[in-house]
Amino acid sequence: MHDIASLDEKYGLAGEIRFAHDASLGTVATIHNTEAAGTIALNGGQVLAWQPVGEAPVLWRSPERRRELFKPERGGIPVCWPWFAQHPSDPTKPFHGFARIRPWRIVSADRVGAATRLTLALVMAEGDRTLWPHPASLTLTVTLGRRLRVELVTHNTGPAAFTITQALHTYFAVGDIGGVRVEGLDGCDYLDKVDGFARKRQQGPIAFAAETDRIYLGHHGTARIVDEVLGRRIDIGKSGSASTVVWNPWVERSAAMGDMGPDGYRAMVCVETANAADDARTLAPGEQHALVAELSLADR
Ligand code: TA6
Repeated sequence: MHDIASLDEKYGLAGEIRFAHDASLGTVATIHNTEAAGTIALNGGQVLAWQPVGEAPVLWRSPERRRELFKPERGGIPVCWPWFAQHPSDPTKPFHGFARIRPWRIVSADRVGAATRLTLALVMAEGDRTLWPHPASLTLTVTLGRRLRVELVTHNTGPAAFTITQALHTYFAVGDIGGVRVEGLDGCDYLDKVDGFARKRQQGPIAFAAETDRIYLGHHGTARIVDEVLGRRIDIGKSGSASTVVWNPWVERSAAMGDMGPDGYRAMVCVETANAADDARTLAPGEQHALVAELSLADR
């Protein structure tokens, strides 16, 4: 467990960031500045909340809290690394990799204008070399203000190239999924995970009326969530990402997951900033790769 007092002293930015220990989440950093409020769990390097001043929360979190440390918290922005979804050759390895179920340590805290910037680094466990036999480091830099910028940097510190898939698996809060459409993916090919990974082409905006689980490939642009109920539009800009994953579990999948809360699926949609499937990234020895998501409320 971290020494909260020393974290506050060393990284608290005179009270802008406050650290606390949560029984199920571990050490949590709470940020309040003039532009927004946010919460980041050090376990998993997981942004849990982002709320610009005067706005409703932008990220969705399940009302069900995880009951054990190092089990992924449902919601916010889980870090999927060094593989997205199932491990390519060993299904017994943790789904979405292990970064989201490991402790992270604080590297630095500072300000960028009125925004608060916190950088964390993954603390690899001894056993991780069996999960991932490649020397690497992983850092997450969160810049939280009117916009939310999340940057995941992979550094190949070993002598050989390695290939990763990855995602910032962002859960967005919406008024009701029936009044939501996602724009910006028109004309993109996608793998439809609810139809045997069939390759299809998106026509027009995405609307939701059933379980939706799609990996859009070769997408480098901005996606936009249009929320008719909350009357807002959320832009998901990015760099270093060629895939966008769009997911809503709908009724049966939600019930099977058991941690979405009653009808939780109606209040969320995932639009994930990723490199998945065909968009896997190979890093040469010494190479660094930055996966960046830039979230903002349009015209707000
Ligand atoms: O990104 C969508 C997805 O791959 C879904 O298929 C579903 O598994 C979701 O991630 C959540 O995965 P988790 O392991 O967090 O329950």
